[in-house]
Amino acid sequence: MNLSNAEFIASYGTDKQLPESIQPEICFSGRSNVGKSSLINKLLGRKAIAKVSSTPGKTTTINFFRAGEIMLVDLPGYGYAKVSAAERNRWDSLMNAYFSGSRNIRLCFQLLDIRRTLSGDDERMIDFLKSRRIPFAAVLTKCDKLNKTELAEKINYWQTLLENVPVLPFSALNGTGKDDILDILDSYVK
Ligand SMILES: Nc1nc2c(ncn2[C@@H]2O[C@H](COP(=O)(O)OP(=O)(O)O)[C@@H](O)[C@H]2O)c(=O)[nH]1
Ligand SMILES: [Mg+2]
Repeated sequence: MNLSNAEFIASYGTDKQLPESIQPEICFSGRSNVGKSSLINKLLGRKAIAKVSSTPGKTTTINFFRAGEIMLVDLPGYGYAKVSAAERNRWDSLMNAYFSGSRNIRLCFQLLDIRRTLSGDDERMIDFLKSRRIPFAAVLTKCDKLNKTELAEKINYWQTLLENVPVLPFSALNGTGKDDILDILDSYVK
């Protein structure tokens, strides 16, 4: 899979604007600040095609990036405490619109901060993906922050919790796990 020469297509903030799905889509979900944009940049081999922010809760839009035959879709983050009810409703309708359309969604990468434990929001997101029968794989982000022992413990924690879902440790800092993620992506696009 060649993901070079990617281009930013557009950013959508309301459900009425979503473009038609004209090629296979791979989407990325997870709490705000978990590392979605950093992962997309790493996969696309770009420094900042997706905007990385150290302030959580900044991106309540769906962003589309085209890389050859596939579309990468950066979904709005959840779990940010300081959002208004109106903002929450907008998040709900955006996500429902994205997942309920007749889109060619091949796989969702569900991002989880490897250092944390499953949050209520993560659980709801995973249940949502299951209920829509969207195939998904878990990417355990920021694995550079743990030492070897902690890493083994946390991988075991997430794998036990997620049972037969693929669990992929990843670091946007040093590239650990990138090739495994690309292999899975490849197998779902074919
Ligand atoms: N150490 C480390 N920091 C990361 C990693 N991925 C993301 N970050 C940092 O986490 C913050 C949020 O990242 P971002 O990609 O914007 O998260 P998003 O809100 O899910 O899109 C930024 O400060 C990133 O530099 C990683 O793998 N390792
Ligand atoms: Mg982001």
